[in-house]
Amino acid sequence: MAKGSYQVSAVPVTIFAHLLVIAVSTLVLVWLLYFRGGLAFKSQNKQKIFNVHPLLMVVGFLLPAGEAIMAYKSIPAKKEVQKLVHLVLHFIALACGIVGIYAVFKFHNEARVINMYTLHSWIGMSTICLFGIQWLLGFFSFWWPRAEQGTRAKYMPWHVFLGAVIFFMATVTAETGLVEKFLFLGLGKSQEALIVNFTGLLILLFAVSVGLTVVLPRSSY
Ligand code: ASC
Repeated sequence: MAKGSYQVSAVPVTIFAHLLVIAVSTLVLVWLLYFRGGLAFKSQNKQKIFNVHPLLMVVGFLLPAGEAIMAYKSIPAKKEVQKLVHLVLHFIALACGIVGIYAVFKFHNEARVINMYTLHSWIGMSTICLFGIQWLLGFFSFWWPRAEQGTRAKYMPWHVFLGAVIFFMATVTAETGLVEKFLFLGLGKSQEALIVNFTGLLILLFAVSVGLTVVLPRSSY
């Protein structure tokens, strides 16, 4: 092992992160289906329309985005395959994110609630906009039609840095969203409160794990 290295490979951390994906998805589904009355895109029960928002933002957006970041460490395949997984997972995340935000606007409009007045919504909207720009710039620079080598080399560190910033912003947005909902619902000390708070805790652990896989080497040598 190289002196001054972390002495651990990214692999066990990616496995831990995959397990967190399963745990967070389960908690969110139990929360929305069992405690919050389920999901619908059209309903008289407007809460069901709202519920599409946390589902798509966490299970459809944040978790796939984290998996996309880890693809270069978690997929045992050629670089081009890892890159394809990276961009497709990010595309899925972007699509879910857009529909998830559409769902909360739809809920607000039908329930006559105003839009975009919270810190959660401001950071969240900034996140999805930056995410879309980052995806387009990455796609055209690194996949098709692909910039020339010198340009790619200069852009790459910024792509990595901005990707980390945007993923961090997505995590902050998820956490503030959970706190917001906790307070809107007036949840006291209850089973549901525990589910919401543990979702937030595991999302934080997931984000830390994703960050760690970025700095750790594929294999320890
Ligand atoms: C790519 C790719 C990289 C970078 C590199 C420029 O498309 O796969 O590793 O760009 O060529 O730094």
